[in-house]
Amino acid sequence: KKLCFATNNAHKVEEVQAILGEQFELLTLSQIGCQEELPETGNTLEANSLQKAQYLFDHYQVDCFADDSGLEVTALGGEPGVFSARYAGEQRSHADNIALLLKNLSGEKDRSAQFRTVITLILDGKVNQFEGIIKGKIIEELKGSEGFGYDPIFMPEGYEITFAEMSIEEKGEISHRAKAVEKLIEFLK
Ligand code: ITT
Repeated sequence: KKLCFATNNAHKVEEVQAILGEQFELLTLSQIGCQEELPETGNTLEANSLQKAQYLFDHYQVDCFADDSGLEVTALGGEPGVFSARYAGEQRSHADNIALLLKNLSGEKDRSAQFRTVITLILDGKVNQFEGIIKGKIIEELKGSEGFGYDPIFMPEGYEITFAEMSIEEKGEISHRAKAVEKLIEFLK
């Protein structure tokens, strides 16, 4: 059975396809004729994840799943969290988001943070959610050029390199997204 991945983010498609390997074939939004931005107006990862999957199911009648993810920084009370993609403002870049985060954390002793992913699967009209978390810390300057988003400043626990210094395979063995996708795979089996 083919599943459509309800995301406008090409990095997510690449990462999830690498985690899934040959096990499942993904349909992208363009393959089902969806050109529009998916709605995300909720206040939690759970709500936005559901909203994106539900939109696709309602408008295109396909089995699908969505991924809503965010970086939750302890000293910032869990921010940027659900606002990770637009932390520095709607029209700003990832570089601006990172710069603002580092500024807001400057002088802060507690640099602990976690990435969290909530995947929502809609299969035969039934909804299931799967969560993945990875703990780590925010380093003081950017390192590495792989990955996307906040990867250059996030160092997972037990590692001395950032997500942006890992290959897609390495990140795909330990990431928040990988943990949520593993739960999705278990469910689908
Ligand atoms: P879709 O909603 O279309 O899937 P998006 O990029 O808007 O794509 P989110 O709403 O889930 O995705 O926003 C997630 C933001 O959080 C993303 O833009 C990054 O800034 C950050 N993020 C999520 N996963 C990440 C990861 O694995 N590494 C680094 N940053 C990540």
